[in-house]
Amino acid sequence: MYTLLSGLYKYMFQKDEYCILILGLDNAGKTTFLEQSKTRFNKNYKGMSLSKITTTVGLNIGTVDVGKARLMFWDLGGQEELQSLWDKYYAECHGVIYVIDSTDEDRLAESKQAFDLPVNP
Ligand SMILES: Nc1nc2c(ncn2[C@@H]2O[C@H](COP(=O)(O)OP(=O)(O)O)[C@@H](O)[C@H]2O)c(=O)[nH]1
Ligand SMILES: [Mg+2]
Repeated sequence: MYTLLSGLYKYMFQKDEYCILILGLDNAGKTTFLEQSKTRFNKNYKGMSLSKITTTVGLNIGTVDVGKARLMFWDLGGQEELQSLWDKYYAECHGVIYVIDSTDEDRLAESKQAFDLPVNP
């Protein structure tokens, strides 16, 4: 009976969890994108002022509930020395968002190079 009830509870209330990586060069707008998503989809979330977002050190995790799905966004640092860590996360994630600053033409080539990084160098 317990199994049946807990199964029913899970079916009704538990959300499917998905992990999404947010990648891109430093300063591309990854943390801004995450904050905007949280503000838009989480009803009671009072977004931090966009001007207060500073460089991400390490990992910044944000959760957004959309319908029956819970999306866990992993906003990874984009600095060159951190890019080698990206592939460690691929196996764990369900999707990747790659952020490009389209107005920063000087770094477009660098962004492509980072995007093309071999998965297992
Ligand atoms: N004008 C404009 N500025 C942005 C946009 N997205 C991010 N920024 C600015 O770009 C800078 C870097 O953004 P941030 O989210 O910290 O980049 P991250 O290093 O990729 O996490 C910040 O000063 C942001 O305010 C955008 O869509 N438009
Ligand atoms: Mg950031």
